[in-house]
Amino acid sequence: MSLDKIYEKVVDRNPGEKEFHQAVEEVLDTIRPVMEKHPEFVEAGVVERLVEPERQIIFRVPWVDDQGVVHVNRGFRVQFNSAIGPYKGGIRFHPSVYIGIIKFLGFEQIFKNALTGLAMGGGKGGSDFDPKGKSDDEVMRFCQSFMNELFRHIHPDTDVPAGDIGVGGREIGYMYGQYRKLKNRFEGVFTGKSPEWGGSLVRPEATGFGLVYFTHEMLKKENMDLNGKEVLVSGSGNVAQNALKKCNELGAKVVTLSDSTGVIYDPDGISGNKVDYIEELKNIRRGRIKEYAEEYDVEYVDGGNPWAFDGDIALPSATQNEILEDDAHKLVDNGVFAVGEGANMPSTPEAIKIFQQNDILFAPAKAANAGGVSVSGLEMAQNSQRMSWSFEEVDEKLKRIMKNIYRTSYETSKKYGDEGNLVLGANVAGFMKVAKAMLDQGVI
Ligand code: NDP
Ligand code: 2IT
Repeated sequence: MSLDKIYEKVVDRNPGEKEFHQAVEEVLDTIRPVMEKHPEFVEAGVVERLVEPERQIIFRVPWVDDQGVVHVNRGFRVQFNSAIGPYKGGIRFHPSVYIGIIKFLGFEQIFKNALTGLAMGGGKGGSDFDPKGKSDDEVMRFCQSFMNELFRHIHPDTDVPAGDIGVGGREIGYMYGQYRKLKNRFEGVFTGKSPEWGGSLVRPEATGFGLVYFTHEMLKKENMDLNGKEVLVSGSGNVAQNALKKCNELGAKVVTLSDSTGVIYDPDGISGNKVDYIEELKNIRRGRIKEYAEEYDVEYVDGGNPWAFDGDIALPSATQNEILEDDAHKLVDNGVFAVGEGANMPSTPEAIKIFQQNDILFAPAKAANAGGVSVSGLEMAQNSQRMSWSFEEVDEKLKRIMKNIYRTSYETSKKYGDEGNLVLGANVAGFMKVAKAMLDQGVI
């Protein structure tokens, strides 16, 4: 079947799942030259099989709030592809979650995980539960109820979840605790665990650090570095905070952070004590970014995003489709010359086109944010050895992996005739690895 027909069928069979359609379309558009070179992939129906998850689980998650009122949320786990390893991917708790979001994330995860060079298949899970404004007890009861069903479907050798939006150390702790109680086993079934009970050092920092390592590689190729550059970061959660820290370490100046209510602009740079303030605000008090503007007397734009400000580099690290075509024009006009995607699919296809037409250095999510799942892979390795490695050792491995992902994506773009197009390079390199594995293993 042609790639166009496959795409039509995906749209037809997955109605209304627009984020999933978008993710599939981008990959299919870039693998056209591969399919021409490899008719054996066409004959074996590799792409038809790839776009259909191996398994999708949807379940009821009932829980009781602090007032004794019963709520019912919906839980998801999509086990997308296990050709090169156990399903691996995060869990997202956000009111916008529905099957189309989990499928787009699970689909992207297949190629991202392949790029890491580690043995991990692709999966993703989540719920439309909104942790905002909930007490710790409510979050705990929700996580326990979520795990009351999920525990049947996960195992260190089959499916290993981790965090994503709305799921950090606190939620992973509650879910892991419930898993352990139900299974009566202490095993590496989650990554992003606390280092006291099986977590890897550097996992909390890994996505943001990896994003900056990758961006650094991309700049290095052009004989540039991050020193002295002004950086626009969106979001203020796990990825944004750790991208901020690594940017500061490398001499860059981060001038924006945001959340779903607005954006702050600090022309002096968010560094020193201000970083501790952000961590306390977001990870402990769980407050709004607006409070930063009040504390440090800087500009706050309600409902705004970072893309209207001047800068050199943009690191979108909040959510999907947060850079629209208009935003991309603004970034180009305001002098941004490099974009590194910390979030999953933060730029729309129209925005990516604008970047490419204007020769913006563009690091696509599947490659640039793969540091998180890479250290998850290292956490799995440590768990199976019952060992733990030092911070420096894991950080060094992470750096090496990000360098390799950059090199592989770059070399692949060159091989396929569009040197420097890392969207093409990352998609094709990830696809080739999974497609070959699927071919070797027969039609299953
Ligand atoms: P967090 O929950 O820690 O932080 C998310 C941040 O993005 C918050 O500041 C949040 O604001 C903001 N945000 C979320 N949804 C929206 C929205 N719809 N509109 C505007 N702002 C929004 O999540 P992470 O930092 O872990 O994840 C950020 C992105 O990075 C996601 O796309 C995730 O898939 C991706 N990612 C995460 C990895 C990880 O290891 N954690 C690995 C690879 C990718 P608010 O608090 O107001 O909701
Ligand atoms: O999107 C992602 O890569 C993640 N949320 C991390 C997945 C993982 O298993 O560490």
